[in-house]
Amino acid sequence: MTYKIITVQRHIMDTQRRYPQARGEFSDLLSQIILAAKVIYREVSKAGLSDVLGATDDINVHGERVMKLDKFANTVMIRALDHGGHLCIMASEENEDPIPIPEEYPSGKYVLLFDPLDGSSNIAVNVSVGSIFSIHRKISSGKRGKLEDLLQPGYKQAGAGYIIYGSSTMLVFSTGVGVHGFTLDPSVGEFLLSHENMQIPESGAIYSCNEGYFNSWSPGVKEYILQMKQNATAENKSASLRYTGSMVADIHRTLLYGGIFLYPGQVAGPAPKPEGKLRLLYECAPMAYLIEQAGGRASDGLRRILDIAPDSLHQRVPFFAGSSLNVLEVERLIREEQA
Ligand code: P6P
Repeated sequence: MTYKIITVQRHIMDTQRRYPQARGEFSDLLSQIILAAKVIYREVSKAGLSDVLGATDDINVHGERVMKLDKFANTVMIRALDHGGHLCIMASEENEDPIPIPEEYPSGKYVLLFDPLDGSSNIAVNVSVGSIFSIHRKISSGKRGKLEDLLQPGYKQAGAGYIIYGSSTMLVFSTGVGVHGFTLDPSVGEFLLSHENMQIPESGAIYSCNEGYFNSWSPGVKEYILQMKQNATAENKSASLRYTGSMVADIHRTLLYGGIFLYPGQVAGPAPKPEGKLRLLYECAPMAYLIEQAGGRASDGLRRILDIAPDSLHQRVPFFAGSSLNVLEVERLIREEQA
């Protein structure tokens, strides 16, 4: 068996050869995201120590107080990407407003939206967390990016991916020609190809949701969960519930093992949240892109996630994603309740 040692950069260059029109700048942009991920990995992997050492009393080289990890990750992403000349604008889960490219740096033809450290509240209990990114092409006129460049539907993404900081650190991304996973080898500091062309199973026995909200869900969603509990799978096993509270970890498992991840809207109870919790632009759209590229399906229960035209930067949507047969079934039950 030949064990190919392929770095992300080599894999991107090889892919690029098949798409001559794609110039090197996309590869360079991805390399900058990878650099940011390595710096974030370095801090996340010793988070417990920094908590113990009371790192918040430190002042770093920039004269700033050392920040909480999610704020740290946000600064790393911005600092690694704002001067590379490939981006015309950015947006982050941590920033209320769009992040312009500083005037002193050249503006490029790509747009980056990201959640720098999703699930960061789980770090204290050593549960996997992750960074999520979505890349679009600039569509606005003029040199610098505008809000319209950020508010694009997910089907127009040029690429998307996540880094999961778990028992191993992995980069999973797609540029429209399949989903590929790379595992970080800390001894050489490289992400090496470990999961080529990831394909999600057509159906799965795992459902992933916060059942604590069960009573707030719509009848169709409740029916689906009860069905998952009652239905035996082909192997005559009952379904399993797996939920970490970190979207990146739950989506990563869903990609590999199949089944469905769902964060429905909460339509009943004292504090209804019909749009749910997850953000469209830098959580659901990039994850939907990956799930579809791996042969799965992702919707808000009624509409394909990638078709939703965003109307605001931090817009939330209900999210159902995973094996196509699982998502089709919950969509059928939601349509039935609406009939
Ligand atoms: P809940 C983490 O805070 C996050 O944004 C996602 O990573 C995760 O899927 C979700 O929220 C968990 O939310 O309400 O179940 O704690």
